[in-house]
Amino acid sequence: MKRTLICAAALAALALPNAYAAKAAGWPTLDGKAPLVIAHRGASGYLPEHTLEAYARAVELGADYIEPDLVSTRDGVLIARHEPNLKDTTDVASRAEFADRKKKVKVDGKEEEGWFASDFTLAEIKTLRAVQPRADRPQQYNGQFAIPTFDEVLALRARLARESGRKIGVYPETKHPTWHQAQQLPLERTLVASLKKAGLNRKDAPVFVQSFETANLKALRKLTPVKLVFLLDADDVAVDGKLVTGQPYDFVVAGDARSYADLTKPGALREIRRFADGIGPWKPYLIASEGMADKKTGAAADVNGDKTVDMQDRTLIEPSTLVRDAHKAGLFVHAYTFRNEPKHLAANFMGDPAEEYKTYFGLGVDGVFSDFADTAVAARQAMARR
Ligand SMILES: [Ca+2]
Ligand SMILES: [Ca+2]
Repeated sequence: MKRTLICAAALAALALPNAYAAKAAGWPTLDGKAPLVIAHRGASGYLPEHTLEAYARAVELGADYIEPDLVSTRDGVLIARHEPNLKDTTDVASRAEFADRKKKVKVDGKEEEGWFASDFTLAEIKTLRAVQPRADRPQQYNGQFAIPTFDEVLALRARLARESGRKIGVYPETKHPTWHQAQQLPLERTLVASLKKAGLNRKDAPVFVQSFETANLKALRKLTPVKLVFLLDADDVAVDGKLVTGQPYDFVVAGDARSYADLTKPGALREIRRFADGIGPWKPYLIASEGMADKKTGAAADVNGDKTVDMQDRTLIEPSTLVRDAHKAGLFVHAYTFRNEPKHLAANFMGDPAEEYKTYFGLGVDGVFSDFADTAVAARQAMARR
C-alpha cells in the first residue's frame, strides 16, 4: 500500500496527462478500445524467443497478437528470427558441420561476424535449436525448440485462435528489407503469398506488418490491404533526456538526410499516414528519461548506488506530444518494448512493471510490445476496473 502511494505521488509529480488519472471515461486510444497486448518475439521473457512454444505460451498468457520477426533462408523461405545472424539465438556455433559458414557480413552498413540465415537452406536451419540470448533469463530450454517458418507461425496462430476462442493476431516484422533485397532474397512478395495462403490477406484480417524502413512499406501498400506499421528507432537517450536517433536504412541508401526524430513531426506523420496505418515508436519517443551526469566522465551515473548503470538510475521527463500528434494524423501508436526486469524500469516505477504499463496506457498508446504478456494483460485489466 505504502509503495503504491509513493509511486502514485512520484508519477503525479511528472505531470502526466489527465488521462492517466481519469481513464474511467474510456480508453484514450485512437479507436477508444482497450490497447492491444503484442507478445514481443513470443513469451520471450520466459522461453527462447521466436519459437512456436514461445508464441503458444504468449497466447496462454493472454496476448492478443504474436510477433514474429522475419528473415530469409538461402532458399527464400521466411523464418522467425530477430537477426539474419544466427549466432546468439541458436546453437549454430556448436555445430561442427557449419563451422565453415562463419563469416563477416555488413548488415545495414555495420560489419558483424557469425552465421547468417541467408547462407543456410531451410533443411539446414531445421537442424538447429533455439537458445536464450539473454543471460538473465531462463536457460533451461536451450537446445529444445526448433526455428519455425512464417507459414508454421501462421498455422499455429489459426490453431490457437480456434482453441482459445479468441481473435489471435499475427504481427510480422520485415527485418532489414533493403539488405535482404541486396542478397536477392526480398521479403515482401513471399510474406504476402504466405498471408494469402493462410486466408489473411484482407483489410480486416488480424494482421499488422511492421518495418523500420519506409520504402518496403510503400511497396507493401500496393501488394496487400493488411494494416502496416512504421517503426521508429533510436540509438540511445542522452543523460539530459534527449534522444539520439539514426535513420531508416532505406533513407541512408537513397541519400535522404532525415532522421527518425524528423519523422515524428506532425507534417511527417501525415506523410507516413499515406503508406502506413500506425507507428511503432521506441518508448522514449513518448516519455524519455534523464539521468545524472558523472562529474568526471559526463556519462550517466549510478544514482541508486547498486554498482550498475541502468534505467533504475533514470527518472522520466515530461511526455512528448507524439501520441496526440499521431492520433491527430490518424495513426495508431504501438510502443516497444516493455520488460519486467527492474533494470529496464525507470526509478519512478520502483521496480513495478504494472506502473509502467499504466503510465503508457494513460498516455493513449494503442498497443504495447511486451516480453511478458501476462503482466501487460493484468495491468490492462487493473486499469479497466478503475
Ligand atoms: Ca520485432
Ligand atoms: Ca544503478
